[in-house]
Amino acid sequence: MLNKNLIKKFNDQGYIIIKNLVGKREIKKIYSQMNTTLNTILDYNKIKFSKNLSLDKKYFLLKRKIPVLKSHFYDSIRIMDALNNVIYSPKIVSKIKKLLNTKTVFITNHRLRTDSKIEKANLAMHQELNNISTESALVFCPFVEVSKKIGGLCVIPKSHIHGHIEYNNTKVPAEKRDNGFINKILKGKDKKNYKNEIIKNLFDKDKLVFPHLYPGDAVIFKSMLFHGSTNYKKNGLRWTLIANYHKVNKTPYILKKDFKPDKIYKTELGMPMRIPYNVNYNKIFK
Ligand SMILES: O=C(O)CCC(=O)C(=O)O
Ligand SMILES: [Fe+2]
Repeated sequence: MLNKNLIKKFNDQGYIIIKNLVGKREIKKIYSQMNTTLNTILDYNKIKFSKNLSLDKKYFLLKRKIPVLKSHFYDSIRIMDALNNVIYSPKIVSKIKKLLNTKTVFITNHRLRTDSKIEKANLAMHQELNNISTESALVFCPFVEVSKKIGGLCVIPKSHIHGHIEYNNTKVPAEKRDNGFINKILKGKDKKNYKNEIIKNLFDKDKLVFPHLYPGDAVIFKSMLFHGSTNYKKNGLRWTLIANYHKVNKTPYILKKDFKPDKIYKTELGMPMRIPYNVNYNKIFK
């Protein structure tokens, strides 16, 4: 259960940690569906492999042999029933509704993200932009251990209080920016070339927090909290369940008849619901 203290913490700090948000059995079920799907792909394409190869090794084997089908496998994970059962589970959704103080949530961007030495997908520090609402809660729930040493999520506590901050290159997606950025801050190598004083102050190694999480533990954070990630230092993959839960009363697509959605990047189920990068989120509901 979520008590008042935890809700206050979420609002004050911009994030909370929930141990065992996803149970071992649920994680096992998702891994098992990925495993049988990978077996099906490898068998169909007559790629020889030992049945007791680990899931991660099969993933890399498929990537080596037929890269495009590795990508298609990755895409298919987000429509697997076991993953969706977790994303939509009353256990998680009811917590999010309490945190956001809403009776209904819109759920987007649910997926199982990966990061590895072989495919670096870690992200520079960012706020969660180009989404359907100006206020949402994100779940970051790795299925492996993560920490500062191992590589994982990094947050800047309280950085959400200013709302959307426009500075330097924030009008491009985080995945198009420098994924070594957080290491630069940690090593004091960021040139701090910011006109914005808030940013200058926030992007400091003493302000960064790396939650130490075990499989199934989650960080739930506000969309305007600055966050990013560092590359996974272990062998294999950092599988992470991620989903974005939005407030209905902060979703311009359904509320504002003159809303001009993003035309360049993505849609939700084919509908252009997303807020463009070049719009200031603080002004949409003013
Ligand atoms: O999994 C990660 O590396 C960070 C995820 C994230 O912040 C995002 O997908 O927006
Ligand atoms: Fe993010």
